[in-house]
Amino acid sequence: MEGCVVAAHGRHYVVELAGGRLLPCFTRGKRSDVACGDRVDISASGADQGVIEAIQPRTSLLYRSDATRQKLIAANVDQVIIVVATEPGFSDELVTRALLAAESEEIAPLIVLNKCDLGDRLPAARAQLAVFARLGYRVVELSARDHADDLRPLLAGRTSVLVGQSGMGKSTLVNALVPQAQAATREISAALDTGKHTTTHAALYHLDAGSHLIDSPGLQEFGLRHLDRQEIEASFPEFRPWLGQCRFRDCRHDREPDCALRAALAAGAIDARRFVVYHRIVGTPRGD
Ligand SMILES: Nc1nc2c(ncn2[C@@H]2O[C@H](COP(=O)(O)OP(=O)(O)OP(=O)(O)O)[C@@H](O)[C@H]2O)c(=O)[nH]1
Ligand SMILES: [Mg+2]
Ligand SMILES: [Zn+2]
Repeated sequence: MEGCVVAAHGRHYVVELAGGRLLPCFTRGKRSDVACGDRVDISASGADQGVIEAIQPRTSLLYRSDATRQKLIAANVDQVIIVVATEPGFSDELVTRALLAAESEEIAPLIVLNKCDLGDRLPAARAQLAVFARLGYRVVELSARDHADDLRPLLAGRTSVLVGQSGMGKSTLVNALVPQAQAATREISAALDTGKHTTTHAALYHLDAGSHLIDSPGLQEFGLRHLDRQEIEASFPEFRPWLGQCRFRDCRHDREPDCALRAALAAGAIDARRFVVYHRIVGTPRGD
């Protein structure tokens, strides 16, 4: 049998079979490299349980990584929706990191500023996102409470994953867009034996036959240990005109003489805050 992983929680999975039946599944041994959105081959293991035998080839895999391991977020997605909100406050560094992770997998990014109904917080959040809009990233402002439908045209025909810090409103958006989401969440939680409240596992919902939306648990950090310096530099669009123009080929853009990036920074062509975040991601101090 084959199916689609519609929920992943530790090494417990829920696989949707052809026809829509949900089957709790597990993996053999210590294997935990299955992600929500994966297409998998399964075999039966008792009446109401399956074993994931193989993962079918992926078109993409969004993941984080720290020194010890990879943390899978979603597979086979073609859009990453980074959700921030007017409140609570959000980390622009986390936004940059999510953009880099999407870019490295060639997944289209979209930034959503949620809770725009909280008007007094709106100017500050907008100002924090202005740098991303200037760089050409699409930023959509909405309120999951009453304007979630604004997102619908941007979801059509794609598989999108919502990522972001806890409390930004990812699940509220899903519930507003997918009428059967709450029922599906209950069914998945029962299959996984978890409670609800804050999202504890990634889950895939169907908007229509060709449009799918994956909710994911809130992130506090977004490790990018799997990306090397060149990949990271190339994923900062504002760096691209200057790459390869430093005096030293292995320039770390820190204290080296004749650094083209630092010249661009001094000239105002590169945003100072983004430059700081770049250095935090590659792990070198920022020279000034
Ligand atoms: N005012 C306002 N509140 C919102 C809006 N969207 C979500 N909220 C509230 O924000 C809180 C957090 O929403 P969730 O949808 O649980 O946030 P989440 O991003 O899924 O959080 P995690 O699952 O922990 O990652 C809830 O109390 C929501 O009611 C909005 O558009 N406007
Ligand atoms: Mg949630
Ligand atoms: Zn340099």
